[in-house]
Amino acid sequence: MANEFPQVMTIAGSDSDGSAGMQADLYTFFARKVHGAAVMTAAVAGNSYGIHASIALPTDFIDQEFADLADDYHILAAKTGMLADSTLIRNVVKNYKKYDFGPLVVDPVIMTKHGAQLLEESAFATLREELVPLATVITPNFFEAEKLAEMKITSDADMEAAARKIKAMGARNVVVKGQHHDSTQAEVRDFVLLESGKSFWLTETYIDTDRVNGTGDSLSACITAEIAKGSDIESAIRAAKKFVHVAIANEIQVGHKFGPINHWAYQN
Ligand code: PXL
Repeated sequence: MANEFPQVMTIAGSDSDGSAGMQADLYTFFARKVHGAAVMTAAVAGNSYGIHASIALPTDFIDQEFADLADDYHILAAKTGMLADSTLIRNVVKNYKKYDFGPLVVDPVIMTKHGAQLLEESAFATLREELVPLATVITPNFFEAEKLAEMKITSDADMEAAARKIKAMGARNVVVKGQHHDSTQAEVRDFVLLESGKSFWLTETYIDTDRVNGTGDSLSACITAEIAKGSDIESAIRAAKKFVHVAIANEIQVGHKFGPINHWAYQN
């Protein structure tokens, strides 16, 4: 009887204003009707204007968080967020391999919407070599895809090439999120490359708003929740894109700049 309700886990940093990171993941898990556990890796102090301090948690504490969840909970899928540096990436990889937490969605968090760097440059190679190969799904944004694939992206063809490079590193399914860069663009287009080799573009109307902090966290968290509830990968990705689009389109006035999205907006 016990342990039947779908349970997922985020492995992420805490964001003090509740707009991104672990908090956005937990909001999304709640909205998608799964129980969310949270292995905290780091914490940032910030608000909608910026991130003003950041710490990484000790690895022995993180080991204990994993061990406690493995001892009791039946985690069906997990996701990663802010991992800060190579030491934390290696620690998470070690723990993920030690236990069975189901499929892994990797959100390769490098930079926030305010431009704060959340992953040290020296850790990019560790991310590529040690975490990316564990990804059932990886969800880089445009900028993260450039860093992972070590190439500039200036066209649709480049976005597809970057996705193929990231897949060649071992990620089974790749979602490269399109740019949100100017108020004249009509659409936001993400490129999806599935394990089978099938690929397609996911398109939504561009919404001209600054209230977009936590969109990447919420997209990857929604994919994780849908996988845990039994969706196939393509359906999980499509559902997540819709969920985040509706959350952006129905903005809430919280903070003055890059505020949170509206996790209540999507009704299913
Ligand atoms: O949205 C990326 C992100 C991830 N994790 C933490 C963050 C942010 C953005 O602000 O603060 C902890």
